[in-house]
Amino acid sequence: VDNFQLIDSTLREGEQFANAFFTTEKKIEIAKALDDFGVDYIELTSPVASEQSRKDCEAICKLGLKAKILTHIRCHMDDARVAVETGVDGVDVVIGTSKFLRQYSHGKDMNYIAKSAIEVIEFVKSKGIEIRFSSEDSFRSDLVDLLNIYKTVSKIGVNRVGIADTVGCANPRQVYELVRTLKSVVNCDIECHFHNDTGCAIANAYTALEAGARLIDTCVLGIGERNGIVPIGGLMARMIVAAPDYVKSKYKLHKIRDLELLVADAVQVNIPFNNPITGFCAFTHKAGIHAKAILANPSTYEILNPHDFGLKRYIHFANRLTGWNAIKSRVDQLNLNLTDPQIKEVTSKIKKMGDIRPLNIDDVDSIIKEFHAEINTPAL
Ligand code: HCA
Ligand code: CU
Repeated sequence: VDNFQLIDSTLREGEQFANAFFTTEKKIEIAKALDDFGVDYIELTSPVASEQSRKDCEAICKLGLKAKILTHIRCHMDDARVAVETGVDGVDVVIGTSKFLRQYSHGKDMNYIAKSAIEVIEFVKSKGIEIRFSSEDSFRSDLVDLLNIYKTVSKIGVNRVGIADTVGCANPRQVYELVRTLKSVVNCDIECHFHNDTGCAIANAYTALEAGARLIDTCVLGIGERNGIVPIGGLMARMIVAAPDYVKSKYKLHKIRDLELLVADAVQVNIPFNNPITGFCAFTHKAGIHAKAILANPSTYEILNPHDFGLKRYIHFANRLTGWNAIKSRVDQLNLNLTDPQIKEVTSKIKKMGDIRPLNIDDVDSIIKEFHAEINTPAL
């Protein structure tokens, strides 16, 4: 798993998020931030979606970013002809292969799909541009149909083939099997696109890499159609555990928070409280037992190191689950001098108060300060 690449689709899939409306300036700002973070590819909305989409695509191609710029089109010559004129480095082509999409969306059979795929691929290649062929709704497509079309496109030669869990129905075992099988019939890189309807997107992405896929589609905060796709931050959390050196050297992890804030603001959502890495409590330790161990060695209760992301851990000591080790560290921070037995005594006062009502830091600090003042007042 330690040579994977990211195709960020915040400016394509992410534009399909209910709240998304990106101005040209905002798209440029997001593209630059993604590039700075270190994504390998940035995927943009199809230039045939609208006139402004086409202009924005051209504008982003002109920025001269390190990341390669892709646009995403239907498997159709009308789209391909426009796409190759935008200045993109590559074109991602997709066509629905499941019976649902063949029946209710484009109404074409597998022969037609193969014919148009060949035409579009050869055309894009003739322009010296990267090409990826992907099947929409891969996990509800007939496996024989699917492998046949991939064999066909792989024979003509494509840079990548993609599979897409368009409805978020796949589980990790199915992903592992499909990627393995696909790997045995194609001779190019495999890209995967996972929706998160059933909460498996990150797990599926990880499993796909384990099975031999090379590229994962992500969006900042996982925004996208319905409840979205693999979030780039959550995937980083998973991958830093699996491939720490690769992830730390390749991506500017301390920029994750700003990247997420930029997109959250653009689409008017908050960073979810339980977001990996940047959720407000992602590095907050609360129970006394946890706090004690964290103070001794953070790895006891942390698989991620907040410093890797430019963040800090926090010991939540103002509550009734607190313990004297946490309070001791607060006493030290306040520059007060108390013996261990005294700290234990004040801790029990704090816990008593915490049984009555929620506490905040000020509450705890004043209990500590009062206690300290009392014991330092000479008896009359
Ligand atoms: C969609 C298309 C897509 C394409 C994925 C891909 C999907 O339904 O909007 O190009 O790999 O989820 O199938 O986003
Ligand atoms: Cu999608």
